[in-house]
Amino acid sequence: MAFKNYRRLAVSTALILMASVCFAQIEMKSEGYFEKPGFAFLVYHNDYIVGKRGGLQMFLHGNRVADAGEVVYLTAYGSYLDFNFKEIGDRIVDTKRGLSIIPGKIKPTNINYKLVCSTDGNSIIIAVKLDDSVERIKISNLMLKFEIYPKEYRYRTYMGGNVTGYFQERYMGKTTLIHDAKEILIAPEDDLRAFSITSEDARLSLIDGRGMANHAGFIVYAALPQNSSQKHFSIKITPRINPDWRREPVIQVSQVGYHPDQRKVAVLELDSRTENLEEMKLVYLDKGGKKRIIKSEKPAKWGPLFNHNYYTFDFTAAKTPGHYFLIYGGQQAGPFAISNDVYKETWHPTMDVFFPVQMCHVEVRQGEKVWHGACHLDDGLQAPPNKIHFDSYIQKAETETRFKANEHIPGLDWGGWHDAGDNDLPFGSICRTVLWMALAQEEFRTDRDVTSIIRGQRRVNLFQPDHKNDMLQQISFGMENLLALYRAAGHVCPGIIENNILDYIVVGDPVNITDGLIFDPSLKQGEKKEGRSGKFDDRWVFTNRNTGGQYQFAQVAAVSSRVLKDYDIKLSEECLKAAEGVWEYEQNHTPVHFKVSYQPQEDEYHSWELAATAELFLTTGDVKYKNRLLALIPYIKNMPAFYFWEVSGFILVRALAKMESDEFKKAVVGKLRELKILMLEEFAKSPYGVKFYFQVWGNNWDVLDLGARTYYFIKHFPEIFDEEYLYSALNYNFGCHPATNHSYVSGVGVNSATVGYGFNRSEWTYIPGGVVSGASFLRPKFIEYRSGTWDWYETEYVIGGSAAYVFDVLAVDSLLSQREK
Ligand SMILES: [Ca+2]
Ligand SMILES: [Ca+2]
Ligand SMILES: [Ca+2]
Repeated sequence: MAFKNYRRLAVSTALILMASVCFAQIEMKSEGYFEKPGFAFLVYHNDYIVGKRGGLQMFLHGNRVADAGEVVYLTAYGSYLDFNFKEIGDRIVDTKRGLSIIPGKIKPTNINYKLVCSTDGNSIIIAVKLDDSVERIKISNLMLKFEIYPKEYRYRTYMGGNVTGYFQERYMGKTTLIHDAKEILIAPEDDLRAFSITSEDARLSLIDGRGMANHAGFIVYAALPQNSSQKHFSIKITPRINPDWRREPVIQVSQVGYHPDQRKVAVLELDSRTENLEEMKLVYLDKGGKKRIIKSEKPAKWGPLFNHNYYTFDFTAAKTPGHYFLIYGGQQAGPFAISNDVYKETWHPTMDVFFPVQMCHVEVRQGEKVWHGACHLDDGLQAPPNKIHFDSYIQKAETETRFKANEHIPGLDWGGWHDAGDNDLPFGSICRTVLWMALAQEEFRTDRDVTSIIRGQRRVNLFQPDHKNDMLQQISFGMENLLALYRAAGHVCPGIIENNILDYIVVGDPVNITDGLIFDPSLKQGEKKEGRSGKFDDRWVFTNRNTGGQYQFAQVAAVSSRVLKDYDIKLSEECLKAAEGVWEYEQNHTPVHFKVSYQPQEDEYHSWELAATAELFLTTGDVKYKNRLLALIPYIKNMPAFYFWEVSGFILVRALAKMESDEFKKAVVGKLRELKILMLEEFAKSPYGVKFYFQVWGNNWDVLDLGARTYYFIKHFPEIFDEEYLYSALNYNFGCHPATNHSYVSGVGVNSATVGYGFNRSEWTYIPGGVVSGASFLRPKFIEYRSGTWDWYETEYVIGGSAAYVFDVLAVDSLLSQREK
């Protein structure tokens, strides 16, 4: 008896020791996710499964390693039923039994199931429980699957079912890696990435999904054996978690650097378990390569955010020109510059390379490199009525043009930029792009010429000047595209996009997407005659009128008309005529609020009408615009400050002097004071001093766009708005942002976004000067930027964000140069 008691005592002491000394257990949190330091498992907290960031998601030692976990139904063709066929219910969190449950349904087959997640402290157990009514025949096509992120696992091994191998960096033609196993081990040699998947009642397999889609991962499937009558199966995922692991500190600082007169505040992001704060060091790089300590002190605590702790390090006092590093806890950021010239050239790659490379309808060359051929010369066909297309393009029942469905609309084969990694010409984005370029030109008078555009040859040569101002050339190229559609349709349209999904997702030279020959339905497939072809590959033009989009165009065309006056008087006059025509039309017709791709919607405060009217008044001085602005004063007064910031405010402040109206001024200044309160609230929500709004897509473009608008508030009301409001937007873009410290401008700064989702994305490379959206927020509390080519919500370029970036750099340089005087 005594002996037995002694043994029991010894065992329980050992258990207590194990629990307290060695490992915390994985626990379910009240929000229904599972966590332990170094590990997290989310249960449909995010729903963007198409982007491989939703459903069941797993983080291991700070990295999202597995994602897109869900129940799928394999069709006869070997693909999943489309996501429209899935129905996912609200999560049920049973804290008593430690279960996080997702009810789901595969609609066409009427299969109801429950995805039940739980933990035993060391593993995650995922059970799929089918409704009793499900017929046996359907079950063998039902699978639980999740995807392993290829970038984290390349050249790591896998084992299972008597098979061993290693994960290839690229798809090499081998799709089935493990056919049938009860246990699969992933990266057992790698302490930070190892985990296993086991099942007692399901067959496990491992597939290289990249053979089916570029953005897929290595897919683990769990399925019941053929003809099984079981209505339940489960898998167990066991991660190897190192309790000593701590996330490396991230020193967040502008990778480009600072003007001597700027505030300079780096942000330090630390693992929330960090107890001993060290000193941060600012060091200066001597001529001989020696690093001299300029400042060393403990950073000031800012507080918790996401799942990290944040600190700030102020080194505003450092003003001596030269190169610097910041050093903390074995990490180093830099070299970055402190210099009067720090912003002089940072916008060049965006205008010299990124925008020329995005140009549609031309061949783009740089020395011996052909970026792409003269593409989409067959633009475009009238989109057929009642067409709900991908990328949110929609055609209503009426075309609102003189063209029949699939009839060629002439004159659309010049101008415009491909937006992002897509090759569509979205007119809302093109408007936004022209807007920032035209305002930048009006405000800062750039005189750069390194690009030649030879229209007769449809040829663009980078770094070969043609004695024409590059900015004005790009503004014209954007306006030509917008005007071409206005000429054809009499109003502005949503845009032009590939007519089928396979052409839309093409990666590589866009010249190969269509044959460049206008579609002729009288010709046979494959037949070509007199510059026409029987191949139905021309892009569709979506043509409906939308009031928000019309006013957006009028605003942009009015600015362009001023800016192009001394460069191309004919184009300038056409811009003004079109702007006035569109404005007049909208004034005399019932507004249409049509939710369609990339175009803005007019709101109840007449934001877009205000923007167009004020810009037309600035261009023409015509009293009819002034009178309309006066009539809209009540709307300005009632408008939420954020609308004012986001749409019309920065134009209204420019129009104040010319308006000569006290009442108008009172309304605008009242709104400016409200806006300042809103800004300060926003800036205080994070240590970064920018608008705090994190979601699936990174917020960098918003930050840059709002920064550009803020410039005008600072310029016209310096007594209300601090210059730092704009500087923080640019610092954020250059690396002072959460998750990592990449500069979000490809190739600008020593650590930048050199993996971008552009048209060359499959090579894991970039287009110099492209601007990415940046760190993505994953509910409930995670922030990440993982530099992955297929994480388009983090690494994609867009033209509007890139143009706002150019404006911001010129604006910041202008403000700081004025200080020097
Ligand atoms: Ca698009
Ligand atoms: Ca030029
Ligand atoms: Ca064609």
